[in-house]
Amino acid sequence: MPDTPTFQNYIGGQWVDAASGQTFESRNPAKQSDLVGHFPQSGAEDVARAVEAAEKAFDAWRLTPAPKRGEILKRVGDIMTERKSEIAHAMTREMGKPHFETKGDVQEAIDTAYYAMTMGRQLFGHTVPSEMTNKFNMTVRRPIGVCGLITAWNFPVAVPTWKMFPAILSGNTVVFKPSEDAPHSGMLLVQVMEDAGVPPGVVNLIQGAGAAGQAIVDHPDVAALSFTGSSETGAKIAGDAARRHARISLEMGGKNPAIVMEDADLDLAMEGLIWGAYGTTGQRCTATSRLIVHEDVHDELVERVQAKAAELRLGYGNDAGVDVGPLINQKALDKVSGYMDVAREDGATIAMGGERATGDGLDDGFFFQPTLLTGVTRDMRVAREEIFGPVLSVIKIKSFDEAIEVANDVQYGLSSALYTADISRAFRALRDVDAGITYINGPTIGAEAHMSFGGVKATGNGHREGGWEVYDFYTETKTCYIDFSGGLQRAQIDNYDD
Ligand code: UN1
Repeated sequence: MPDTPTFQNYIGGQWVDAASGQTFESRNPAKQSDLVGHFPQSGAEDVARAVEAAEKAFDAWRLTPAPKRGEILKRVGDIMTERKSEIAHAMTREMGKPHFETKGDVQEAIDTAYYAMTMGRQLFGHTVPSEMTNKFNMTVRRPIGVCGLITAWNFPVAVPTWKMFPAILSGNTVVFKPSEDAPHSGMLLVQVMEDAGVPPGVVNLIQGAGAAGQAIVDHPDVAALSFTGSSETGAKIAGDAARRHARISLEMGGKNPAIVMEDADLDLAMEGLIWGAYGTTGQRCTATSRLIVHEDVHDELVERVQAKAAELRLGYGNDAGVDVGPLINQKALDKVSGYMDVAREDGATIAMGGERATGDGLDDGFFFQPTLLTGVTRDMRVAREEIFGPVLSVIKIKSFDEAIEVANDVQYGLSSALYTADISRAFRALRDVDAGITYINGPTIGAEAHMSFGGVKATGNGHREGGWEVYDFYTETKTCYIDFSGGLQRAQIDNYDD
């Protein structure tokens, strides 16, 4: 047996062990016997050191011109392009989704890097006419300081970069804690940052579990926090961080609907449903978890989805021909399995799947069969709660109005899709579906790096990642008034007679 590597935190430009000396393991979810490595089990002391390093680096970094910061991000994108397949291979080994998907994940990071580079020359403020004759008004952006980034494992490179790249492009420094289910992927990202010439202390890596995350949330000098994960954890972070007045961006759960109307192209809808529901084993916050289908096409569509889903090949994602990988861990397997009992108790029918997938090289992994639940009604738990697995709940509706009503009848609002040939319905969905993202004639997944990403209701707290909007989160506005009258000019008073 080859020696299993032990990896370290990255603090102030140095690779270091956790203060406690303790480690945790990362294993391949498709083959539990395959140990990826040992990672530092960090705590408050490590976080304090990382925050200190980030604070120390902040002054020089914020004074580095933004176009220069952008040039470093260009190098980050270039290195990732060179290492794309190699990084993707390691990601698949660690978190399970197939190699073609992890390559897409790295590509999303590359896109985010190049977009950030262009933003180095576009951190716009406003110039606005003053109320006074001899006065000049403008706004400029300033970085916030040290940002704490806490991320999930399902997009272990792309989603951290949605936070890290705009944060550092804007002149902030960061303390990044990847998920304990994908520490190696997070480490590979930070290695790229180091190799690209990001100065010591600008990006700091802390590995570990909830205690490390909590220490970041609680640290008084972490000025902004960005979190991707469950709504429960997000609510806790929001409460804790709000008490010390930190800025917080939360990206949480989804229960994303795809509405298929009777006039839809059913082949297109079927393909979108297969990719949206079973891609990434349903473990995306944007995954399609509800199919809201018109009664006239219900039976035909269900039959087609079922036939296609039966062809999906489960397996280790670095093996050729694999369509769908495993769930991430035993807890996820228990959760998804548990929802099968919930579905039965509530009166839904398990039309397909519903069990752990075994045999044929699958026994050592957390595989679950692609699952279709029919006869689901909007009040059932499988229609309302995020399962985060390859489970599609089918709800039959009679009209477009009913479809929109059912689509909106959940606590979440991240992504949504409508399949129709009717342009009026398309625009009504864009206007009326309560979600941060609506796709017309496409699946609920497929966000592009230069577009705003985020959700409404329990999915988010009003911020957006991606695109230009995320730069509002990572900068503070400074309003500047330059009075060149040489005298006292009193706003609201001197330029009005009464
Ligand atoms: C997530 O699931 O956290 O649109 C992000 C998509 C991907 C991003 C998903 N580009 O599904």
